Amino acid sequence: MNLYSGCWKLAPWLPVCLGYLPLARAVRCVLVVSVIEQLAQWHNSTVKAAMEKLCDYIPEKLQGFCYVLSLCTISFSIDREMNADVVCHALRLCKQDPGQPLCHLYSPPKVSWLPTFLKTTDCGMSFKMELSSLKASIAHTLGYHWRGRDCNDKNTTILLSTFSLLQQGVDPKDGIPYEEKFCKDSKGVVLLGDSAGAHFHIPPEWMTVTQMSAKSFANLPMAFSDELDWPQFSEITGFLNSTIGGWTDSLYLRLRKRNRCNHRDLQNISQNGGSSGNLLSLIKSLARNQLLDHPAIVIYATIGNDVCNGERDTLAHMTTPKEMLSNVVQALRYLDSHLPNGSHVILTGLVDGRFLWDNLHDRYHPLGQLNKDVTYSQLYSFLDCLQVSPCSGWLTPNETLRNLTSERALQLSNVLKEIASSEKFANFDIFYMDFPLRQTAEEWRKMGGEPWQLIEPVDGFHPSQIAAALGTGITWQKALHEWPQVLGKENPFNDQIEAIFKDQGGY
Ligand SMILES: *[C@@H]1O[C@H](CO)[C@@H](O)[C@H](O)[C@H]1NC(C)=O
Ligand SMILES: *[C@@H]1O[C@H](CO)[C@@H](O)[C@H](O)[C@H]1NC(C)=O
Ligand SMILES: *[C@@H]1O[C@H](CO)[C@@H](O)[C@H](O)[C@H]1NC(C)=O
Ligand SMILES: *[C@@H]1O[C@H](CO)[C@@H](O)[C@H](O)[C@H]1NC(C)=O
Ligand SMILES: *[C@@H]1O[C@H](CO)[C@@H](O)[C@H](O)[C@H]1NC(C)=O
Ligand SMILES: *[C@@H]1O[C@H](CO)[C@@H](O)[C@H](O)[C@H]1NC(C)=O
Ligand SMILES: CC(=O)N[C@H]1CO[C@H](CO)[C@@H](O)[C@@H]1O
Repeated sequence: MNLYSGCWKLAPWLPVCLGYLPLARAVRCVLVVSVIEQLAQWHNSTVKAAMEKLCDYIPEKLQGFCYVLSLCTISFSIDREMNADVVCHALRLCKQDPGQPLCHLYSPPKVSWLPTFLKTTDCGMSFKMELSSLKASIAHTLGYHWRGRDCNDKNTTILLSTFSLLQQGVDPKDGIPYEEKFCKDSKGVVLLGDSAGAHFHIPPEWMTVTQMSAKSFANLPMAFSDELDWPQFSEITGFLNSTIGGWTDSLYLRLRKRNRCNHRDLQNISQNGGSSGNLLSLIKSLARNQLLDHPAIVIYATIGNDVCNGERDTLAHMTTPKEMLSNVVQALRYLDSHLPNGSHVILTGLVDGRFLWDNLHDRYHPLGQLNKDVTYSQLYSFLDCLQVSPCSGWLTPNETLRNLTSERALQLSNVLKEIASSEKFANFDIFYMDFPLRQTAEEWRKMGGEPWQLIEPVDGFHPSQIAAALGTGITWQKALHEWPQVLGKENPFNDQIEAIFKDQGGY
């Protein structure tokens, strides 16, 4: 898990291809080897040819790296008869702890487990050279996906919010600053959240060999530099049209439509693995000037990690209600000392993750579609066996355990609900809402959709783009009817602002 300070994300300089993915090494190996083997199968080619094909597909700046990597690993022969589990064990990328079972994604192969047959050639030097040129080529990518362009991490005294040009401008006709004239009641939106809020997504087209082409991997460098998160399409801070299926709808876009002064005033302070506990350090990257900036709407949404972990005794590692209370109250005190007066905080409850097992366990995972050999149930067991399950409590065939996990999630949601109704803060009012999964599923069903489409196909865990976009509408309607003060009034000057300032050069 990486922590970043400031606005511009440091691109993670780690090996791409097999190297960098926020996934366990064994999972990466099985994933990549599966894709190569399935490509070989689909094109009736050798494994070596399939590997070269894969390297041809991926974007040019990663290709050198990919070829070197394939040279280094191709010096042993992968036989198409060996499945990915066997290969990754042989590569020693899947460790087997003494006394622990051998973890496998596929049904155990008929061939006996082979002894190590890896003959590494010495390609350390070219590997390093490729890696450093790769690092240089992805430098300074896309930090703005997280907070919009106005954010400047080199200088925290700079006004971070709103329409920067507008703030500086003065109407030449009457000498009144534009901001004073146009921007009453404007608010920024801040998400304090987890991978669901940051919108974690692994494109299924990266592993669907039947449709694979160069187009499938065009988004690879960007996806890596954002740790496979896509905050630019997300439920709270999304601002670009989705290129990953579904459509984009976000609290930010709706607030901007309501009041053009909210343009670019967004911050996605969420990270993969975010929970009530680790948010306490992440929250320090909040950028808001209590005296100079407009108020903010803060969505506090850690919807699962307090009950989700990959430990064998998962129940013992869940956040307790007492810890939850302490964590959330601390976070709120921090917000109270940093948010401008007139801000709002919405606490979102935890999700009921039984939805995942119920809707996916017997369906085929994208890796299992070609040969009908990997179901989500198998994927979950594989991850659990490696102790890297994103959520051992919900992604399990054990119904008792799934129920106990939901029970704890409900207790923690109740803590949030209680805080919202009993605590008072000087600079913001506070509200609670349940995570809108039930309404989302209901709405999607009415639109003719299936519940499994609301879940990310590759990880079988996160909400999909469709779920995110539908969730926005539900949250918006709730706020509009129950807490209209949170959203502020429609800005009567919207058209004038648009005419004078256009879109400020986009994002
Ligand atoms: C696959 O390729 C091999 C060798 O070129 C050939 O003998 C075999 O018939 C091919 N199989 C199919 C299904 O095309
Ligand atoms: C930061 O920005 C402010 C406002 O533009 C400016 O006055 C100040 O000198 C800047 N500080 C640095 C270290 O650049
Ligand atoms: C998103 O798509 C809509 C409809 O195609 C278009 O009007 C809009 O300009 C697009 N927005 C962005 C940010 O590209
Ligand atoms: C915040 O604003 C409200 C009303 O706008 C005012 O009553 C309250 O005293 C202000 N609080 C602080 C800490 O300035
Ligand atoms: C789990 O919870 C569901 C719904 O509350 C209930 O119907 C079911 O019997 C429970 N199962 C077990 C094994 O506790
Ligand atoms: C299911 O989980 C519960 C709670 O962790 C545990 O007590 C029980 O032994 C598990 N059942 C099986 C069959 O593993
Ligand atoms: C997952 C991730 O990288 N999240 C980022 C969201 O935005 C904050 C602030 O910009 C970063 O610190 C997080 O790392």
